[in-house]
Amino acid sequence: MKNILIIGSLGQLGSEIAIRLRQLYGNDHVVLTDIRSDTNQELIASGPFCVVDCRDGKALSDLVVKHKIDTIYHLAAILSATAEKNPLQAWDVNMNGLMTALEIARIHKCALFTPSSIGAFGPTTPKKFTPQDTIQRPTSMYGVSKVAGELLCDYYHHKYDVDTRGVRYPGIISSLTPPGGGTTDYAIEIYYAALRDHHYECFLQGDTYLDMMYMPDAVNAAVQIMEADPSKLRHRNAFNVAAMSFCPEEQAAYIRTHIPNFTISYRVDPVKQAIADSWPDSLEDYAARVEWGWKPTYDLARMTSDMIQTIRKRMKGEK
Ligand code: NAD
Ligand code: AKB
Repeated sequence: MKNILIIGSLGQLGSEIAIRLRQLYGNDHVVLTDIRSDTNQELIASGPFCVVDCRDGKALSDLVVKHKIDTIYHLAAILSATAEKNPLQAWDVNMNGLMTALEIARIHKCALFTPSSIGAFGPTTPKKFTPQDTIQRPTSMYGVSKVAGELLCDYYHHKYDVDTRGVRYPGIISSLTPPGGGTTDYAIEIYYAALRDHHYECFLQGDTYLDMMYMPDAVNAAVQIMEADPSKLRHRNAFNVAAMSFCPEEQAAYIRTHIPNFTISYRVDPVKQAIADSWPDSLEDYAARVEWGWKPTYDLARMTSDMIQTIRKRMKGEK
């Protein structure tokens, strides 16, 4: 039986990974932490939860010992758009938070999952079907912290034999917990605006292609890679994982198949546009498919149907 600690468990990814892990391993075997406790009350109440800063090694170590933790999911981070507003804070949380998790994993012999991002690539990276191993010279602070994080996780594996694993997530789309200040957040906002106002003003240009993934696939990736046979993992900490690539114009067209009078206009945010322009249009994810059997299940059409159905129900007050 696994005993799992999630750091940053109330965010967009953490809240859904926590639900799945509690279903799989039992509520008492999945300890949640976050720097806040003002959201997701049902999740907090479903098992052990502690307010802890991800840079507080002592408090996290005590939890690892108390709950006999053997696996850590480290999800606390400052995302790209917020990081560009406060780069020093982003560096502090993203790097010192990860370093704290790595040290705890080393000392207490835990496995560690940490996500990287398409943000780990930059303007000199090949833009289409970006290979697994390629140029990584990101121009955002978020990207700089993600590349450094990938390298640190590799270092802890090679030097100390820590079982570090991770994926480079694309923009994640979901409806349970709002996104935390990323460049890809438009692709979630658009569904709410479509249902509420039949109109969305987009902060990226209509022809900006980015890789995206629906939350159920993102959760599958996090669980599957931690269950994978370690002898087959060559890349370990930064597997490209892809599901779909689209631009706002295309997403709007799919939304119109459900809401025919939906319209979209554009007021471009130059900071977010510059970040998006520096990221790949689409990733190639052969290594993840071969090394641990990665396979997405949602494309743009299926995800759009599900998002619209789920948000519509929620707006009507149904579960
Ligand atoms: P999020 O912003 O929604 O959640 C992050 C959580 O971390 C929040 O609940 C926040 O309260 C918590 N946190 C922030 N600072 C903290 C601190 N000092 N101590 C403890 N907790 C703190 O982010 P997310 O979307 O859930 O992302 C999780 C991970 O996945 C991050 O590493 C992110 O870079 C990566 N990722 C996310 C996406 C995406 O589209 N959501 C894509 C690629 C990679
Ligand atoms: C962001 O836009 O910052 C995130 C990501 C792709 O890492 N959604």
